Amino acid sequence: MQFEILGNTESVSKQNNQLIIKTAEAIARVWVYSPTVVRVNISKNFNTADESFAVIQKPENEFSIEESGSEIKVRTDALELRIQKSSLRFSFYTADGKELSRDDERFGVNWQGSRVINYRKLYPDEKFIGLGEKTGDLNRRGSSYVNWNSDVPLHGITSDPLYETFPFFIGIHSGLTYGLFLDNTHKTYFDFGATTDNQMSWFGADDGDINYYFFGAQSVAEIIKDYTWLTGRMEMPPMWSLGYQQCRWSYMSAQEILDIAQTFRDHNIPADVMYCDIDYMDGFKIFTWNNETFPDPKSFIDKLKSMGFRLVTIVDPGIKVEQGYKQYDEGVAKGYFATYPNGENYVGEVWPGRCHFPDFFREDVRKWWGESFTALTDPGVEGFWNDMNEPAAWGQNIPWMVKFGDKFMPEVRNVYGMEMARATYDGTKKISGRRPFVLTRAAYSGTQRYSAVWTGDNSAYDAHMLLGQRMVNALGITGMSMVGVDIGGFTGDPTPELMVRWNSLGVYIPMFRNHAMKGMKMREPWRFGEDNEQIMRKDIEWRYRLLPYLYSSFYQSHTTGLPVSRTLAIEYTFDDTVYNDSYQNQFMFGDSLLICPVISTESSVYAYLPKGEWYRLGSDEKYEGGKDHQVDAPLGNLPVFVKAGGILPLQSIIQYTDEKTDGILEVNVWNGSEPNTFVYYEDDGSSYDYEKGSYHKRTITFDPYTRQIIFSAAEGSYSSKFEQIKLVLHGFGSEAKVQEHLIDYSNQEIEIDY
Ligand code: MIG
Repeated sequence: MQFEILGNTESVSKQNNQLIIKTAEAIARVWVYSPTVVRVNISKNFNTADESFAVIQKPENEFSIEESGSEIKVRTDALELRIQKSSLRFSFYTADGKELSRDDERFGVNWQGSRVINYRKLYPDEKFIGLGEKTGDLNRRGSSYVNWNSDVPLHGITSDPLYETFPFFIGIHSGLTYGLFLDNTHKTYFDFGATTDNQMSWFGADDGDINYYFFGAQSVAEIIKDYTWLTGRMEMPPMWSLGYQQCRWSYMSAQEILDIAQTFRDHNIPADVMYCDIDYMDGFKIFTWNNETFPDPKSFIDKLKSMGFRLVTIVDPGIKVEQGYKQYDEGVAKGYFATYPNGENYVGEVWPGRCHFPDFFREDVRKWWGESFTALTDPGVEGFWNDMNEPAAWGQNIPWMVKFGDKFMPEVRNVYGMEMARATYDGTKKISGRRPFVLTRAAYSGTQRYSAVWTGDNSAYDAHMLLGQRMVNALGITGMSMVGVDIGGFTGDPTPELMVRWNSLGVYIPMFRNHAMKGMKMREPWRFGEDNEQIMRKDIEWRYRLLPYLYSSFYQSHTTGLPVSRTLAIEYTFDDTVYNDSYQNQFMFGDSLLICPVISTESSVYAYLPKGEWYRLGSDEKYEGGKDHQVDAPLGNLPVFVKAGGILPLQSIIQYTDEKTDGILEVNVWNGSEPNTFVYYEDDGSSYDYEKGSYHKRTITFDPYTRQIIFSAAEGSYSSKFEQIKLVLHGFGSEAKVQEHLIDYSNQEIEIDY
């Protein structure tokens, strides 16, 4: 194996919007994307097409450099990149000269055969967060990870790699923050000081370039904003996808699904979504229905709709090798599949048996795939679950010499799932003109533009529930806000206590889906005895009460990239206690709620409340922040705390998201010593008209100085579905004139003196 280290600068030039530095080993390029985003590419064979699956922005046209004998400086309003010419090394500073991150002088960037690795200085107090769906701790320091999208059924709480690739992390040290996104689709590696005497962290790839975007904004939230500016943000999700979702591998017939749906209604347990897992198909052939068990898909889905349910069906990428099967015949005729090096179609075995795999990297193939969905959309399917798209095949080791066009498997494996989700999203959006719900198991940075993700085949035990929550929170750092885990645990049967706990937590998971593996006991909320059903019903009802708050929080994800479920490290970055083992699973749900997960065998828990004042949701008991508190956590009462000043818009209980509420928007405000605002957002919940101004948005302000609650005048052309506002005050005691106000909803500014 050949080893090489990036050496001395031989030439420096500036061409249009890039700085180009040549050494004997490689060429380095620098672009400025924004004052806080700078890109560095170090390559032996830079491809001038310079394509990225993740990045949707272009660099700025101009920037100036300052060159001396030994150094080149690139300055923006926020950052300074100092480039040492010999040996070529890169160091990033804030505009006022604080060191954020730098290459290790000894190793710098180096090549080990075709592998390329960048070693960087590790700061004594440095923490790392991010990387999306990864096991381990919130703080990734001391751990190492591989990105190689894989089907990992039965994964444990330390397994790696898993299904998704998000090569983006945030470093935190010396009171400073920076972010780094390695946009390289090969198998990539991240080592956060696991093996280098606490001196270095490193990242690299099996092949391709060191190609990273450096983020220098001085807050985690701002870095997430920049990262999602660069790689895109989610569109508004369909409102129904925020309701309760019931899945199983599999409900075996249309009748069984209708019976389950009816049971939700009979038991008054709110729900919006039923799923068809793989058994609805004819012999697992994608875009077909089983004639016997789903004889009339349209009338089946019409019945579901009349009960207020939507249907999501699964699709896998593998197309069965079978003459006469439409997608097989078309795909073969047009040459749409992955191939062996000699051009024959590659065959791998999955559920249908021998299969070919669409080349989703081609636009014509994506279009064809997207159009095939009419088989599902015609009868009325509205959600599309993309599974097995790592891609998976029995045996897992799809040969590396399988080709997608001119690219071999290792170069594109990590983006296969994302491109399938993209084809699914674009196609189904085009067919219906409405917001499709797409859910994918495999993903790469940027997937938030097309799809929700879930964390794959988890297991029915407490540690997996906690791990799942950390994954949801870490995915939020990497741009994915619409995230779910299999509530109850895919593999294994949860105890009733675990089921209830997980369901309580599910209320605060952006995508709230109960799912179970084949062979597991039935898992719907009424299967665990009446007392437990009662708790689960109340929790699910609460989820529906929260919808105005939740939808507004998704609007935040749509406009700023900030996730709905947020690790405390986003807002309390420099509070070391939030990284503590005991508290790292806690998270904010939107701006105001702090959720404290509890395992099934405990009935009290230590909750750490960061600085400030907090109220326990439900009792309004007040807690002082900056320390931990032992709090009661009986099965029916998951500890949730509201931040002082918190503003929480609620609605009445409904049985599904389209059902009419009582017309009252209940705005709850908790007392606090500082002003607070909440951006309240509504639209029709299903179309793209909001992009043309058809939305309803207003800022709600709590102002303890003037002792007022103010609703700004409404913006946008959509009229609110609410007729009245009920203001409910918490923690104001006798100082408030009234605890509750009921007023007519109006689009004008509303001021209430309390
Ligand atoms: O080989 O479709 O992760 O959610 O129920 C298993 C059957 C295939 C894996 C998914 C799981 C789904 C299951 N699938």
